Amino acid sequence: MDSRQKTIRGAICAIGLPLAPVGQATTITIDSFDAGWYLRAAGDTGGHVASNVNYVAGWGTINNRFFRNFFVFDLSSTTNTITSATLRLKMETQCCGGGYFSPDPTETYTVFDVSTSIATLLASGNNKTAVFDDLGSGNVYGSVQVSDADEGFNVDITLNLTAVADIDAATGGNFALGGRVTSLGATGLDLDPTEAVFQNSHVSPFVRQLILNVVPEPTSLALVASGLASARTTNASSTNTSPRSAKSKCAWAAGIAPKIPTSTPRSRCPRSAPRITPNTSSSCTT
Ligand SMILES: [Ca+2]
Ligand SMILES: [Ca+2]
Repeated sequence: MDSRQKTIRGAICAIGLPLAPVGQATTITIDSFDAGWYLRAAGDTGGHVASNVNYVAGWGTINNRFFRNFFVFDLSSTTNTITSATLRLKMETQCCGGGYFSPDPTETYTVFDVSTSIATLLASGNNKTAVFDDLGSGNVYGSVQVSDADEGFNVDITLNLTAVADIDAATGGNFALGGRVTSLGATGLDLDPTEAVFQNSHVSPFVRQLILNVVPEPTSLALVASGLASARTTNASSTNTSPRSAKSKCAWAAGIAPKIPTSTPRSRCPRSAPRITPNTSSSCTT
C-alpha cells in the first residue's frame, strides 16, 4: 500500500464510513434489444436486413454465404462497477439440422469487440464491408466450443477482462458485441458443406443475454476519494497529481480485484422444455 492509499483509507476510517457493503456483489441480466447477422456473399460484401434478428454465424453453401452475428444491449440503467460478464445465447433445435449444422463434431464460436456505431450496425444495407469485417476482428472477448449436443440449451461464453473493461466503460449507453465461427474449414466455394451455429435463432422466445456481476457504485467513497484527490492536486508538494475517474477510484478504494475467467460454464435447460414451433419458411438458415 503506497502513501496515497494509506492517506485515503486513513481518511475513510477516520470519518467512520462502512466498507463492507461497498464490495457486495450482485448479478444482473440484460436482454439484447437487437441482434442479427451480416453476410458476405457473391455480389454483397456486407449485407444486413434490420428486421431479421437471426443470429446465425458460419458458412452456408447456398450462394457461398458467410455469416457473422451481433448483439446490442442497453446499459443505460446500469451504473454499477462490473467485475465479470457472460454472454448467454440459446442454440435452437428447430428446422434444417437445428441450431448446430456442421459435419465437424465441434465448432468454435468467438466473440469480438464492435467499433462500428450502433446506428450504422443496426441499419439495413448492402456491401457494408467494414461492418462485416468488424464483427469478426479486433479484440477477442471470449470463445466457446459448441456441438450438436448444445441444441436446445443455452451456451454461456465467459467474457474476458478486455470485454469487462469495455462493458464497464459503456455503462449509461448501448454496448455491442460481434461474433464469428473461427473453426471454418477450407471453404472452397461449394466444395465444403455448411458449417453454421445458432441457426434458426429468429423465433422468440429469445435467449440473448448479457449476465453481469457487479458491485454497487460506492458514491460516498468516490466523493471522499475525489475530494482528497482534488485537494492533493492543489498541494504543490504532491508529485501524484494524475486524476482518476470516479469509477476507477471506487474500485481501487474498495479493494475490488477483477475476476479472471477460468472456465466456460454452460447453463442447461431440460430437454423436456417446450420447443419452438419449427420454422416452415423457405430459408431455414436466415
Ligand atoms: Ca471488431
Ligand atoms: Ca469446422
